[in-house]
Amino acid sequence: MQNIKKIACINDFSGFGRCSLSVALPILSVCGVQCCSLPTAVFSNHTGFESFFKLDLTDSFTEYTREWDKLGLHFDAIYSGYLGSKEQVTLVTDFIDRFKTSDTIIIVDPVMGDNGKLYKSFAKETADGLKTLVKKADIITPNLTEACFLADMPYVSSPSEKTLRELAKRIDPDSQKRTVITGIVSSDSVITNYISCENEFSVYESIADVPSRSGTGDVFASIIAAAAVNDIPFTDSVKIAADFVKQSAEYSHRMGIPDTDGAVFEPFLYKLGEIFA
Ligand code: PXL
Repeated sequence: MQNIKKIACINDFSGFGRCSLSVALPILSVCGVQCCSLPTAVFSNHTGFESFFKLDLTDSFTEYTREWDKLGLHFDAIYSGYLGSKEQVTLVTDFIDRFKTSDTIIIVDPVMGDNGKLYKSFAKETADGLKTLVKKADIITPNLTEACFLADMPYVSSPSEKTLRELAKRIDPDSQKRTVITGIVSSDSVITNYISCENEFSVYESIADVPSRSGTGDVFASIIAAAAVNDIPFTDSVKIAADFVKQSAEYSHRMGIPDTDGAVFEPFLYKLGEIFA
């Protein structure tokens, strides 16, 4: 039997609202990957709610990872998500420099905002820090808002294919990365994922006539991370992730679940397990 792959997953832990580590843990597990959690903060619920409790873990990061160093851990991938400050971005950069080996895949989900705006209490200087962090990545999974910010281009809600290509080129001028700009919704309910991989551009489209939901970017990026360590081709992994998010979002909508509760993915996890079996 092949060894179980390990991903160091740097993200916050949100108790309610189906995002960050609460999503990465079940998804990586069902995909047969060990999720080694490195929590950046503990939130009672994500910041899309009226109020939230936050316990910042920046001061614990160095001691926490020193123990991993002592254990001599090796990761098949390092996957970062929500980071709460520029200082955390620097800590993650140092972590990558310390733990990356020649066979470690770096996945950066540059979580910072949606619908043209930064998330509540997300500082612009943290977003600026993420511009530097993405340079270290092999795979990045920005949504349209994040892609526009990374590319220093104004936000457009319905970009043309030419604009998407320009975004991808500006983010990764040398085409060294696998990039997917996720969940671009057009007026006729077509959801486009724009893929840039090895100098080739392609789109994966689906129809979903439902509003966007919290945490779907985390679901998407977690599947991409699990697929990457399982050597699934990037374009195939985008299809798997997009179909899974669509199914969960449509089900949640049908069930009348509030958008802030995130996408109800639990009933479909077994199907993801079958794909990765
Ligand atoms: O899904 C991204 C995310 C992660 N973590 C926290 C958030 C959000 C988005 O709102 O608030 C704490």
